[in-house]
Amino acid sequence: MAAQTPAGQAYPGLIIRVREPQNLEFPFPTLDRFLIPTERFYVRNHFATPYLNVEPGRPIPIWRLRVEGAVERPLSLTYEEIRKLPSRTGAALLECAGNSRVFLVPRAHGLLWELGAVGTAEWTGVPLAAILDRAGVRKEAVEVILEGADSGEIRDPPSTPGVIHFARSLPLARARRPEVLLAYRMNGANLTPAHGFPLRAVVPGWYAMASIKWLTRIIVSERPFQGYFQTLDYSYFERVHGTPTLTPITELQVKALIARPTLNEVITANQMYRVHGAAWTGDSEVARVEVSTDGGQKWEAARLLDKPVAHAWRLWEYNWRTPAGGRRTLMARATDKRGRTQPLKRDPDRRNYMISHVLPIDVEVR
Ligand SMILES: Nc1nc2c(c(=O)[nH]1)N[C@H]1C(S)=C(S)[C@@H](COP(=O)(O)O)O[C@H]1N2
Ligand SMILES: [Mo]
Repeated sequence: MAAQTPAGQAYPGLIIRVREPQNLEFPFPTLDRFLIPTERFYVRNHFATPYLNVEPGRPIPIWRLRVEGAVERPLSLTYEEIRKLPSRTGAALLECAGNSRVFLVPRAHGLLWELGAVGTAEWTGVPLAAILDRAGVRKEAVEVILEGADSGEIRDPPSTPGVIHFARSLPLARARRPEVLLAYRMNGANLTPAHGFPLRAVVPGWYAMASIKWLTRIIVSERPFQGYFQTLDYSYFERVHGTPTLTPITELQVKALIARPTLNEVITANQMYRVHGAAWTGDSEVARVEVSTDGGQKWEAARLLDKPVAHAWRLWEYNWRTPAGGRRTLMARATDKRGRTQPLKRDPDRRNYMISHVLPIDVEVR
């Protein structure tokens, strides 16, 4: 675990990107630990937060999780029933597919996140596979659609067909992976309303639009889901035999971010400065992080901290002997064990998502 720096106290709250629906960013320069406390974890909501009731006997409807579609036994489970099932706890990183969008030039559509629409937390819940087994997936099934209780209408083009719920799907093979959870606890406490109370999906290794909050319905489907947040939103162009083909965003790209220094930070000349940040990847492990302090001409290895944790980020540091003075451009670049490395240039086929190219940070040494 990295030592805590005073920076963590310097900005104790979250940055407001949109007040309502809540879209709140973790101030990434304050990164000083492996697990981000819940009250400092970024929030990404498309619609108003639904406040759901799990206590019987109240004069308001009670929340239940329904499982339906191509299953032998449709289910309707209460909070208590779900919490009695065997659980699993593990750390996992969530990154919004739009994280770092403010770095896109020209300015992109969508929320202009800086670096902090990302975080690692510890999640406890029931593996989705166990719920699917209880319901009995029929052999014609190919995907699992996860639907949240939140709903609304988007009027700006591309507009939604009226009011819709936030929903996303997973191919069956992914849905059955043991680390995919229906989580009811985050960092050792019950989920908060902002992070999906009473139940959310956590899909480690995928961009976080797949980790559906306020989960109310699981629909096992015989055909690939083509919902709004899977096609019109959260999709990119993949070249299939050279033809750009709209494809749902899935696996996380390898990425390193610099927490400190920040853009235009003034740094003392001729001293040691601790450059530090975090790095992560999709279905692999971070193999190395390299840092350049001269705009990308020379790269040197950063030190990876702590131990690797599957599906979480890896904190790293690099001790920089600062020069006598002047402007400097810092960069960090991660490579994973599958040999994937961060590109230096932005790929326009990614539209305004998956912003994983190297992000230069200019500083002033004096
Ligand atoms: N029901 C529902 N689930 C959702 C969303 C949402 O708006 N509604 N946003 C998704 C997106 S785009 C992200 S990045 C993550 C953010 O999770 P967090 O708010 O707990 O950080 O939740 C995902 N799950
Ligand atoms: Mo997101």
